Amino acid sequence: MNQPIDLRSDTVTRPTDAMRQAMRDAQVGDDVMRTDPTVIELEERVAALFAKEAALFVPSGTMANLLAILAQTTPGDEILTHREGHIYYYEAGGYASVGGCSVKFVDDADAPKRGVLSADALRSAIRPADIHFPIPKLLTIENTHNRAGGVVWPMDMLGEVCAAAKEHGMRVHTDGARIWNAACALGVELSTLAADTDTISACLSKGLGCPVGSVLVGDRETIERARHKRKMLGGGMRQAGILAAAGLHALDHHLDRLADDHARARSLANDLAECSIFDFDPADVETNLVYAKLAEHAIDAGGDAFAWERTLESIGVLCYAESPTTLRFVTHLDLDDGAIQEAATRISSLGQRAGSG
Ligand code: TLP
Repeated sequence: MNQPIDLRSDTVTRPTDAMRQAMRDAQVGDDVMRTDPTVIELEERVAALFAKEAALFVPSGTMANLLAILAQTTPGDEILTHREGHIYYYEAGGYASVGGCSVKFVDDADAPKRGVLSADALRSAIRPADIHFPIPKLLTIENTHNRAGGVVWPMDMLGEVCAAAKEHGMRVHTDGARIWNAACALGVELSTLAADTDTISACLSKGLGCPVGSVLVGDRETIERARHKRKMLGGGMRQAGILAAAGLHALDHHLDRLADDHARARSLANDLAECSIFDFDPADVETNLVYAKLAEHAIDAGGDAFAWERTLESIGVLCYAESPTTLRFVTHLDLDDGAIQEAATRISSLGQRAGSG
């Protein structure tokens, strides 16, 4: 049996020896009492990177997004978002069940690429003030956008949609689980990406390779409200410096290497696009996520993407079926050039068999 190559997600990375050492050596206190020096250092550092007043260390991206909603809406409010945004698609409906908010989708049909929203599309999704309608309070955007293929928001569209939200008195939250990848792909500062957004959640446990943790950043008042809600949700951690130390280590050592993940994703995409199983344009790959659509004949011969996920697993390539037609492959810290090439070779051998059969 081949050693599995795990391309399911960048969340699967294990802490490196150096990261474990940093965690072991961390100074800790009690973060609920606000006396954990390592958590404080991480929060101050991340707030400065995004040029925001304050930051809050939380267990997960899902909690960071939920706190952004709880801190900026009241029950009954409406959230505007993309129909495949993580907040809507993958967070167990927390915006509704915990936040009491409804969601209205902003269409991306007029956008140059999926996942990004034009200012005009937002304006037409916002209903006028009227006693019949909920109050549109929060726009959430996702950068990079996961289900749209890890795409990066063009800077001009980001500025325009945020301005349109503000014209209508709305706040803007960026789900920046992979904002580090967006900054790397565009070659811009994190603070530039955060300038027009009120809050931003950034995950440490994806491309940066930490075992746990995300950070929510924003103005002091909003982050203070989020701190209260974090306690309410049971997310107040005690000697959390052990986890924050991993984050500090990652900022020092794993930020600059994201370009390697992007280059490997492009190389994998090029190899997969050559393979008869798939039918997609590798030029669509902008960061570390490869969404590879299956060719129709591959679905006829080998079943839908869920069946192909199992077939690939049987040859030691782990990925996720994101829909009946599409597989997702994610490059990350634990996979070097050799692993990516080996994955492409394994999949291609299957393609030759499927193609010749
Ligand atoms: N996404 C996971 C799965 O939930 C799909 C993945 O493997 O990509 N925002 C975005 C854009 C995300 O992609 C994720 C994780 C989250 C938020 C949630 O982060 P966690 O898993 O820390 O709650």
